[in-house]
Amino acid sequence: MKEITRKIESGARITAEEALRLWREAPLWLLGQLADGVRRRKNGDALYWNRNFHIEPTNVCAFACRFCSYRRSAGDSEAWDLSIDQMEEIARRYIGSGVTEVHIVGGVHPAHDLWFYTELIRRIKALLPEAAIKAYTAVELAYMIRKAGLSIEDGLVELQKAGMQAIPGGGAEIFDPELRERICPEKGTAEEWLAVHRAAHRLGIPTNATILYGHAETLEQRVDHLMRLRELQDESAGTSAGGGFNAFIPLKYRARGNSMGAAGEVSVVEDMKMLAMSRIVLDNIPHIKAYWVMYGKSVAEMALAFGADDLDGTIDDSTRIFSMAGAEETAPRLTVGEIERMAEAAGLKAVERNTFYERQEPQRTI
Ligand code: V47
Ligand code: SF4
Repeated sequence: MKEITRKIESGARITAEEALRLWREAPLWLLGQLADGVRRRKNGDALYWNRNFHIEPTNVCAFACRFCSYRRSAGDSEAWDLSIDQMEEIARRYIGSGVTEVHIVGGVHPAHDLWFYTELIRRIKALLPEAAIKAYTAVELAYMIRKAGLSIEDGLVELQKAGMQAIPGGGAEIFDPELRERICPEKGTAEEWLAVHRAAHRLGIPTNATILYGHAETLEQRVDHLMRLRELQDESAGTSAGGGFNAFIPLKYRARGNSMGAAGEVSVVEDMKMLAMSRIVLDNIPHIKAYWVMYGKSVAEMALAFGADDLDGTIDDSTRIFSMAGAEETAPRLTVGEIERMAEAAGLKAVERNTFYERQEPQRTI
């Protein structure tokens, strides 16, 4: 254990076996200390946040992941399927608000195609030219691009031409083939998810990555997931295009309203260990995001002592994927004042960033 600790403190990379041993044997305080050290080496005393909002085009989905509380079949009274005009109306509300990012993610709608999604990006970008468009999970992308009969690369180029500038991290779930097959059989393999991100990185498009944890997975499967992300990031760093993973976001499985809920949810101690181990293992991914909408504000605040340096966005986080699964924040909103107080309590400094982690000039607060 001493040797593993020394390795991490000196900035050396640990192996899968060492990660597993640390996860099983190290006390929480030690994981916190090690992760905080890595975090400070990489990000100093910055606590990053951004001004963003979400558009969720539809919760109608061709797939039926067992952990999902959000999808509905077409025609269901709780289903929504917004037109491009309706989504433009949502975006119009943010003109002049200072948002730097629009995050667009939804269900895999069987009737929408690549050209619907490129048009959506074009119209939103025309309304908010200063905001970066971070759009569509690798799962949505693979589906729409395959349907258009294009290669992944050519499909991404079409989206890039329309104004897509980054790709969010959803759809990764858990890479282990057997468990993936059990909990989200239609979603495509880990290799497919990784291939979309690899192609994006080669085109210079930055992306995020996630893991869905706290359901049926073992520690070995979590470590395997992290290792595969670390490998792809190594590969992407070798390309000259400038793409790669910006941030890793551990997503805690929330149990309400879906068919995997019987086992309940993992403890906050597990959450902190997941965050800390992510920070320690993913030595080549710059940021670890504690997505406050999903954790709730107090757990997100604690996450700042366990390796997280990013809280995601402030304004009207209107995503419903977590509130429908039981997350505390049902009308999520975090003000700049609250972020500054959280940063101060953790001995950090709040830094507004854009999608590319460039520091923003201070502007009016919200
Ligand atoms: O892939 C679905 C997860 C993800 C549940 O890139 C659930 O900046 C917990 O990836 N309990 C989509 N999680 C959301 C996502 C995301 C969110 C915020 C920021 C970014 C980013 C990405 O939500 C899905 C799935 O893993 N999810 N159901 C559930 N019951
Ligand atoms: Fe569809 Fe996404 Fe829900 Fe899976 S998690 S059923 S792909 S909306």
